[in-house]
Amino acid sequence: MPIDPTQPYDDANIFARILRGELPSNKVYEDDWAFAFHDIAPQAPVHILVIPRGAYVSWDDFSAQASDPEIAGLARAIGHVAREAGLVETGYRVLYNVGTHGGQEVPHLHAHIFGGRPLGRMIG
Ligand code: D5M
Repeated sequence: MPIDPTQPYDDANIFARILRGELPSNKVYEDDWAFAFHDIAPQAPVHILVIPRGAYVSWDDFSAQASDPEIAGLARAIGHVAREAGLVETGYRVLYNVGTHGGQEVPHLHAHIFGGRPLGRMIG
């Protein structure tokens, strides 16, 4: 069920619980700003989610309210994870779903990294 991106941040959402270590994840990377783990329902041979540690619902509040170090930290983590996954030579896609029309289902900002096969012009 897609979320309303203007809703207040819900501290009980599944990715907040993964960040707090209350739920398991298949972690690939973490640093002061970001946490990355394999998507539970991969849509490509490589499908990794990268999330900020901060409490942001979507790209909307993150882009408006996050500090420059938080934004840079997430961007650098995405690039690092893609390089470590061996995706640079063949290429990859970074995608943020936002809100209802974007099809966002988990109300904690997440970047999808897709790779490992030709992705065509769109996913979704
Ligand atoms: O994408 C939400 C994504 O989150 C979707 O691809 C499934 C994934 N997901 C949901 N629960 C988990 C857990 N527990 N671990 C890993 N991945 C998960 P959206 O952009 O919100 O549609």
